Amino acid sequence: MIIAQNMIEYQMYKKRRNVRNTYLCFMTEAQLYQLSQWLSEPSKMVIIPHKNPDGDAMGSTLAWQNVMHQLGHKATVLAPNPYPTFLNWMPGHPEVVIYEKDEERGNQLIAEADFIFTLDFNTLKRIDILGERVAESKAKKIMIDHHQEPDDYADLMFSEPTIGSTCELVYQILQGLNKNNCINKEVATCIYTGILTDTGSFRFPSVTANTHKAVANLIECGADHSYIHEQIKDTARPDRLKLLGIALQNMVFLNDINAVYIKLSQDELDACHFQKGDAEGFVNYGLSVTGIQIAVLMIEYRHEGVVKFSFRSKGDVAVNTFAKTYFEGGGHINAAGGISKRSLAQTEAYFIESIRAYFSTT
Ligand SMILES: [Mn+2]
Repeated sequence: MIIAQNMIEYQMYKKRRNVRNTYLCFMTEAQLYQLSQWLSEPSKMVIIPHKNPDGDAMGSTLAWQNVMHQLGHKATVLAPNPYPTFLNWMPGHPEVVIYEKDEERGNQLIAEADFIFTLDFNTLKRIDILGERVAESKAKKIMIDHHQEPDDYADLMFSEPTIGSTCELVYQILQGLNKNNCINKEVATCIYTGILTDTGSFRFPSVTANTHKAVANLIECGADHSYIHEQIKDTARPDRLKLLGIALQNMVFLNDINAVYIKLSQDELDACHFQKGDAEGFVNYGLSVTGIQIAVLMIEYRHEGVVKFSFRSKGDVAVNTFAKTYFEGGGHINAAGGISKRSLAQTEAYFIESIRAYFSTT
């Protein structure tokens, strides 16, 4: 069985090779060979990002789609639900099929697919009902992802949690397949976008010299970094800045554990005509305060009956395990998410109690 074999090979490969270029560890020769075999004949493919796709999810899927087209395949990006408007300039975005809006088309694409690529997530739960369609499908499934503890649904797995973004992983796979010539301006733009957004503009510890080497190559291949930064960072509506003002006003410091949190209620969102993606990046402001190690954003979505959390941290302060323990969440060491089904006031009280219990050193 290919999965088990690959996982064993992968673990052995990691142990055996004390290589300087750690990025080679996640892909064995056998895996690359298998993938290149599957790519050798024209076929039909569906490429799926996670629900509420971010820059890395859209960047990696659109880049992969573009390369697959160049290699003669029929490939469609199928997103579980809409992506935020700050990504609707990306090369290839008009052809993305949104499952939530066009289920029939999505089901048809899945039914006809020879291959299903799942990018930037590693459990079919991340794509809700679409995950059930994928699980039922007879298509070969290929996972390309950088989250911890992948589920065992793929026939071929490229999983590397130490890498900062799925886009960087896609870049390395293209190098492994010897397809650098497929990195045209569009592909370079998509990959650059995902690396940019998933590394906090190249500042997270996951960024390495290899990341910058990749980015140098992407710029040589036509990525216009200045244009991309503008598209991602400088396209806010005035209402979004108003909401940021409220968020900053609402900041509460828990100095005993070097943490800060922001609470936003549904009423506050409504007052600023909240749109998906508006609160993107708000959580990071807390980390800009001297000495702060943990920053948290909690947003009330009253209609869904949930409060959603974003957790960020610095160094070896692990917010993913905290999120998992108290808020049905998870993610990376320094960036995680979670939810609460209590009221906003109850959630806030429970949050303060639990974060103090978890991170207090005394
Ligand atoms: Mn990612």
